[in-house]
Amino acid sequence: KHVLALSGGVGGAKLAAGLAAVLAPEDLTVVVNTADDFEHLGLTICPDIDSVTYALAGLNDAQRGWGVKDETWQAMAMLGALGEADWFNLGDRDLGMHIARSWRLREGESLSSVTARLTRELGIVTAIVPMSDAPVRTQVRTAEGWLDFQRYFVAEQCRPVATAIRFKGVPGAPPSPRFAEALAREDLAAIVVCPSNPYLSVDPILAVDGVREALAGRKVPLVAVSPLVGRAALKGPLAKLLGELGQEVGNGAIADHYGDLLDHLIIDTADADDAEGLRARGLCVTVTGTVMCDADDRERLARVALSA
Ligand code: FO1
Ligand code: CA
Repeated sequence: KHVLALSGGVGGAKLAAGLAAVLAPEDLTVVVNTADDFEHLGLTICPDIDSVTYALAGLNDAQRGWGVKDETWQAMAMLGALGEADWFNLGDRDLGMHIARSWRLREGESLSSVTARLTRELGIVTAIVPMSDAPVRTQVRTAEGWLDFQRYFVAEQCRPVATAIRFKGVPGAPPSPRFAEALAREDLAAIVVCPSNPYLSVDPILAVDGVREALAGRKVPLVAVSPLVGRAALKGPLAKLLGELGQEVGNGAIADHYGDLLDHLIIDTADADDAEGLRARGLCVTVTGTVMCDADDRERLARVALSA
């Protein structure tokens, strides 16, 4: 009985850490969005792989929500003094990760293989797998034209109104070998969609060649944990985006978005009112606390998702 988890960054990484804590390593594959990735200062940055990796290694900075804990910023200060781009913050410890990844990629190693090695070196026994080894890049359309995701998210702080989202590189990006393998497993028991942004973090995974079809073809329950709490996003631009894309901010929009793929939605107690309407459309619904503040919360929510 194998579990395939689909994850973006922060929120997704927390549940991924919970699943990794309650499942044997051979029973879990965590597939991570790589459409937030970008090239910066000659380095390949993979924010969501990093968030999941740091969360599973216990190295994540819980306050900031991204990057490594006990971080220092000496390299960043020097880069600033040298007149280099300073809109994207790279901590000293975090930089080690980007350097280790980037030179291996430049040597011709695949992102899958580099990720497997770096996570193993950090003591992680769970498989953390990029969605694809081919580059996929999210872009957001604003009044200024198409913005690369990190420009939109970090440099512009999601301020511009978004009118569309696209993923450069798909179709044409095949699932990574271990993603394809997990999708085809005989013993696949469940697919868990972590509480990540459906438009920005989960959609790119579903947009990888053949993934939507493969998921729809599996007679395996797909359980999603809603990223909304009290009709708002815990973190990030989801609520703002929903409004800009003409959707109501609520679990109805999340269910609409996943459509036929979705069997079971886990929603927060603050949104208990949504349950009835969701059940009326034939979905299974679990209402529970979905805010994950510590390891206990993460493991409890992981168990709820697995029992769903
Ligand atoms: N997010 C920010 O809001 N500001 C930053 O300066 C920043 C730097 C950064 C460096 C490495 C990394 O792996 C992630 C980083 N993030 C930063 C988060 C990143 O932009 C993610 O894409 C978002 O958290 C969305 O998932
Ligand atoms: Ca992300």
